Amino acid sequence: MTNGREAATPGVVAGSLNLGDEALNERVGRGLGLVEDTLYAHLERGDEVLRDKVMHLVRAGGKRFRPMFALLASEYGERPMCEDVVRAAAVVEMTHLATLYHDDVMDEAARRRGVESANARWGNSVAILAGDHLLAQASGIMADLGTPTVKHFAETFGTLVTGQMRETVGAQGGDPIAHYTRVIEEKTGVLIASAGYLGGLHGGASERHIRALQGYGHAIGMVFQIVDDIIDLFSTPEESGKVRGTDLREGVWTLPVLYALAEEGEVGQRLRGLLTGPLTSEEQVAEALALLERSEGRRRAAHDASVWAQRARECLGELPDAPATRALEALVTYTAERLG
Ligand code: GRG
Repeated sequence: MTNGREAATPGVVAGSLNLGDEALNERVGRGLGLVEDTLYAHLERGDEVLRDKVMHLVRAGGKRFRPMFALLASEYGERPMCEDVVRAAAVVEMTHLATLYHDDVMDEAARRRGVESANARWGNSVAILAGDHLLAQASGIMADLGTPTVKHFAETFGTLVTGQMRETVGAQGGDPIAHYTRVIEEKTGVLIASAGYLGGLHGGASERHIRALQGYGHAIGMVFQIVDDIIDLFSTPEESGKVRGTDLREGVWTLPVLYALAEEGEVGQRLRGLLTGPLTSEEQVAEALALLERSEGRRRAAHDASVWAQRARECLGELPDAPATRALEALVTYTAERLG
């Protein structure tokens, strides 16, 4: 679930930006260019022994969704896209990158952002150190952004690590659905929320608007992750560009699976018998996917995603009617409707 799998979010991809307003496209496009410059300036100038490892995932691309959201959030203040906003957006992307390096080590992931993962190419130690270097660079920029930003990031790091730890130790007899939800809040929701918070803060937005942006980020992160987990199980490789059931194969039970496992009746019973550990054969994967299709798991997970989407829209209700708000609204609809 939370292994940070790649997923396309058209409309927010740098280079093909369509935020529904020409002037906004232009401003955010320029801001994203400056974020790229900041990333390269800080990460390319490190010692040669680090450079190619740290630049590996930067160059591999990614949607740059978090920095883009930070830039949009700065639209609510008097200093949209100012230098500090750009630096804060770069810090968020560096932190995201650091978590991807570390996450891939823990998941033993072979690929990331369409390329070989750093751990697969150079081994775990190098990948961990590359992530650490990103955090070191991010800390340096944060120091210039002031104590509130440093303090905010200390909390954000703490939550990211807590989420990863919670996922690692498992539900330990607690409610698995509450556990899943908490883990994705901590692993995915918190950093997107942070992008909204820091973009608003450094753009000069009011306290109320900053809170709304933070709440929106948290909620859209939840929609994004739940929908991603549904797609992993129910979309064909042609639709998603990925092998179906990756999480299942890795022994990771995401929300649709957890709902299906809790079902009474034949489907739940057979699934409980099958999912006692990672699935070892293609036949088992096919059977599990077929059982999941017969279960209520997809519908119930989609319902949860729609509740978070509604929460995101409620946060937008706190913001003025503006091109950025309309772009954020469209993003909720798009993210929730990726399910088709
Ligand atoms: C503080 C370095 C550090 C680690 C904390 C490893 C870890 C502990 C947390 C992992 C958090 C994590 C990787 C969550 C997954 C988040 C997620 C949805 C990633 C995928 O995001 P996309 O699709 O990726 O936006 P791109 O590649 O487009 O940027």
